Parts: sequence; structure tokens; C-alpha cells
Amino acid sequence: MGYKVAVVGATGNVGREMMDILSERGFPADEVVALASSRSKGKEVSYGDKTLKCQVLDHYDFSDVDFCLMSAGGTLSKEWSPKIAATGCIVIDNSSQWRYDERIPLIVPEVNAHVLDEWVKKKDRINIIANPNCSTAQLLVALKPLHDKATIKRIVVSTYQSVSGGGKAAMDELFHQTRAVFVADPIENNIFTKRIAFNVIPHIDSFMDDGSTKEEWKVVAETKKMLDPKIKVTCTAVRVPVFVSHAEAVNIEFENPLSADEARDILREAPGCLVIDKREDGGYITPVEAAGEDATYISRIREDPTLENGLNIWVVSDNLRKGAALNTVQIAETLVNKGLVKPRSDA
Ligand code: 11C
Repeated sequence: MGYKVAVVGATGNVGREMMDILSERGFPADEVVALASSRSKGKEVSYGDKTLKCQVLDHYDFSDVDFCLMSAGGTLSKEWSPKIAATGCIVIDNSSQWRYDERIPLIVPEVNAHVLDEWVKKKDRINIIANPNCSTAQLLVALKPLHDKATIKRIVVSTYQSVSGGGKAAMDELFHQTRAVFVADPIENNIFTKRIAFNVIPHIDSFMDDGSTKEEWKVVAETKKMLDPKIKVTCTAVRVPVFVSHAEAVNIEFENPLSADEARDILREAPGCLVIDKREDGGYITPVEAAGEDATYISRIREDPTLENGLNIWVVSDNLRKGAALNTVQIAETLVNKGLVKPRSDA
């Protein structure tokens, strides 16, 4: 028998990607159910060539569901994930609600899949696994193989994040503002704090006491939790008028020497990475080309002559896929492929 999978938040940007990715990758599901709030009851979503009608989360019985992929925001996850997990279903949550809880694994399969081997053995485990923030997921896919080779001491990350990270309403705001600029209509901002069309905004999520934003803090905290707590991380997160895919300029200081050529060779072989790095016009990746793709692309790999062991790289990935839906599905695949979770219907 195959697995039963529920997608909560199935009508949102990430939920729809989850349904597509489960189907595209042939996840071994006998049944997939789409769940949402009562507002979306009966709304239709695609799963491969099937159309599923959304059922209401509040009335759903999870007792025979193997995996619940949650993409419904932190508040809903705080209330529902523990209840769903208590039925024996494994919740893989895309919100920030559980990421920093030390009882909960935070996983990017290319980086720390081994954590799951120990986690499944714990008798008192909470059946929740957290998916990282999109900017951290792609960053760590690129950094892990370099860290393994030359030990990273410090990174300086500057992000260029697409509006889809803010949800569908944020995408609509970029579209409407862009149109308004051309037809000389008044420009309204409801989602962003400043105009996003033809502009960039150095502010994502709320401000913290030290002047950083929560988005910047997440990159620091999640890198330490998943890759290495000894790495020093500083980040500036910026919203740019791009619909899909986040880009990151990353300056890396290593403990040991690593040339640009060696880094390029390592990244060419690394899981999840695709190197596009020709030193010529157009010989690099941009967000538009990464949208709809699964890889984390790395370009502009070069030595930093101002550091003893320093490199600069440019990292781009689809934030709705590797940054969210794809990574969530990959976590479930990892549990299945390692034989750590069997279908409950087999019991
Ligand atoms: C953004 N990174 O681009 C955010 C979206 O913690 O999962 C994802 C927020 C999160 O706005």
C-alpha cells in the first residue's frame, strides 16, 4: 500500500506547488487530500491530471493520514500541528512556528537528513518536522559542500527576495503598482511598507530590537541550527520587484584555503546544486530562469582578494519550490526512502 498525504493550505501559493510537486515526482501516495479553511471549502485544486475539491481542516480526521504538509501560516500551525501530530500523522510544517524549538528537527535533506535517523528513534518525539525559511534553504544547499571541504568561519549574505515570498496578495501588489506606474494611476501599498514597483525595500518581516529584521534573524538562527552553530552569519534581506525566485550574494570566509576552481568542481557534484558560471555576458543565472525549477543555481564563483580564504558566490533558487514546497516534499521522500516511515495502512 502507498501513503496518504494531506496538504493543508492547498489553495495558497505554496500549497498549490506542493500538490504539483507530489504529482511531478511520483510521490508514492495512494491518496492525496486538499485541506483549507472553511472559506475555501469546495474550491478546486489540481493534483496531476486530477481535480480535487478542498475539504475543511476543522472537520478532518487525520487518524489514517501518514504525512500532513502544512502551509497555512504560523498561527494555524501553532493550533493544529500538535493536534494532528498527536494522531500519529507526521506534520511537515512550512511556517516559522516550530523551527527554533529544539525538540523539532529543521531539515534540508541535502544538508542534514541524518538528523531524521535519530529523531524517528525517539519514543517521546513530537511528530512535527520544520521546513526552513526560503532564503536559508537555498543558501545552505550551496554552502554545505563548501563547509565540508574548507570549514566556513563567517558569511555575509545579501538577499534579493521576490514578492511571492509575501504570498499571492504581494504578487498582485507588484502587478497592480507596475501597471499604475505606466498608466499614471495612483499607487497604493497595502502589503509592502513602500512602493515595490521599480524599487527595492530593505525590510522583510518585523524589526527586532537590535535593528535587524526577523527575516535576517531567521537566516542566522537557521544556518546555525542546520549547518554549524560556530559559523558567524550576518545578513541584509531586501525585497525586489521580481515575482518568483530569491537571489543571494554571499561572501564566505573559510578556515582553510579553497580556490574558485575547487569550489566550482565541488558544487558541480553537490546534490541539489547546478553551476552556471561562465565569465561572459549572460553566463550566470537570474531569478527569471530559476522560476519553476528545482535546482539551487550557483554563479559568479570567484575569490575575494580582501580575505585570506575568501570566496564570493551568487545563489538563486525558486523560493516557492526549494524554498518551500519542494523541500517539504523532499523531507517526506527522505523518510520514505530511508524506510523510516511505513504507511499506517500497512500496520
Ligand atoms: C519572504 N522568506 O520572502 C519570506 C517568506 O518564514 O517561512 C517565508 C517566511 C517563512 O517573505
